[in-house]
Amino acid sequence: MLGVAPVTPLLAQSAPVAAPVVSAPLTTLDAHRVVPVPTSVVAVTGAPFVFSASTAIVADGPADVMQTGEFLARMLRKSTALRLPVRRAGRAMAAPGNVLLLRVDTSALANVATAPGTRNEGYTLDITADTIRLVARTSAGLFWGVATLRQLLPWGIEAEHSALRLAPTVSVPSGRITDVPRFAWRGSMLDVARHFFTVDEVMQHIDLMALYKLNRLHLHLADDQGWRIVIASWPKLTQVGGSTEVGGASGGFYTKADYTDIVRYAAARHIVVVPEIDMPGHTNAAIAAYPRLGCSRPTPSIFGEGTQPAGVYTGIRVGWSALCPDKAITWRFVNDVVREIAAMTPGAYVHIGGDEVEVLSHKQYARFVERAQAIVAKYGKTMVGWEEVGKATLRPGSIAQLWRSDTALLAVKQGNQLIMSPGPRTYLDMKYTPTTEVGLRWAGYIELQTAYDWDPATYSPGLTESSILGVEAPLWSETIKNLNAAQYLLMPRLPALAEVGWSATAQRSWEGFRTRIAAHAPRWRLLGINYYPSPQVAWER
Ligand code: TNX
Repeated sequence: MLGVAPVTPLLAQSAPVAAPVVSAPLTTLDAHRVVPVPTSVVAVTGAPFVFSASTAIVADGPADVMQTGEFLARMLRKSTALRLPVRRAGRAMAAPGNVLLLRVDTSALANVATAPGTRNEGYTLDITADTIRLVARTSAGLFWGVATLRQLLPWGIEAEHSALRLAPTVSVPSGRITDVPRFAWRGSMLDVARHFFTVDEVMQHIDLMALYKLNRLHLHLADDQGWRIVIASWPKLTQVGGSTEVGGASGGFYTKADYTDIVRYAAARHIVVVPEIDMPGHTNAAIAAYPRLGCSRPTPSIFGEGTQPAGVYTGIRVGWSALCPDKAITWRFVNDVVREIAAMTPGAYVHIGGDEVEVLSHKQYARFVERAQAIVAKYGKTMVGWEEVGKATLRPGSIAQLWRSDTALLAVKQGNQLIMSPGPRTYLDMKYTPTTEVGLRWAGYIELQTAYDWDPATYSPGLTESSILGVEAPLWSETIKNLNAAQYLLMPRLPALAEVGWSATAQRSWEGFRTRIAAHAPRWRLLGINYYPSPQVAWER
């Protein structure tokens, strides 16, 4: 973040010798740089909408429309001299001036063709000299419309106290945008198990997701190296299982209050938190806390080089741990954990992991998943699992997450939908090139174009548009120690994934994306977001 002193010569700081950096307003909607690219953008000749001290934000709809209005007003207040009032519709206007209307209308977008459910996240944005009318069927749609409006405003609005830089106008050119997402699930996964991320870091990540209309935050809360969420009925999970992380530093965990704070912060940005407790494999942290959950300790040969880890594990091998599938204590444990997680999670989903179990038989694995799935359903949630869960009999509505592609079709054949997270495209813990810092490389190097230039519906044979619920970019954290490193891997690939998830193929092109994303770098710099300056893009200064 930049400092707060208004006298700081910001321009000199970012470009000491070059010409002054100007955050100019757009002159025509045709020149917009919105990511993800909207369904339709029509520029109209005419005067722009100019924000001024007499602009009012008017909220028409449920209570959270006011919240969205406040979100916008706060953003402008941070960087400009504008102190816009947010009013409920119907009240007499105190002073004449232009109006930004935020309106929920359940009949909006009725004529736009979409996949089931996604119309509810769409919006229309009509901009004239007097009025900006943002209309959506739900508050979520309105919030995404505000995200678009934010990108139509000069990037200087992301600064703190940059009124000077914004002079003379904050304006938006006239025209009309109609926008509806392609997929309902547009996710980002943070692995807080291998390295722990604080509540504040997770909230900063949520802010970043909100910029790009991502709506599912998948938290990988437990793995071999760490258990990160308090379960009151099994206190040693966090006391013992949360005490370390990869590399041996002290780990950390979320209290229930922390988790609730994250869930609320996300919900205010129309993002649903999807908690994952990985099982029956990837469970060493739980077994270290409660050894009776395991059948026996894993054999030293699995670890090759060293000795068998005593209790907690701080290496990065996968596949070797498992809950003992047939013990009564295992099912008491799964039931208690799912019950407590479901109770603190307002979202509809509980992710049970289910990946990379190399020490159970096929039959043991399938039985485990089926039983866990029944428990998730008993507590009123929809089960999500990595694609291997397709080997079990899935309930209608359960969701499988494709990552390596060889078992995902088993779920599709049962009539279940997929979240598309193919490693070679979406694993943002992969390095960009052999020489970039941090990251792994088992799924290949993923430069920006590779992350962008693919279509979920044609990714593997046997898939169709309707078998796909959406897309998600996992960020496994074996090599990632803090948010700065995480952002280096996420940016600019996460916005690329967001466009894959939101925008129709007819609107998308690599050339279009690389031109638009180039204009986002100044915004990221003002927001303090780290990024990899991919040579595939002519970044704007
Ligand atoms: C595979 S993807 C894993 C994770 C690792 C990741 C590293 C998946 C379901 N399992 O346990 O962290 O590779 O890229």
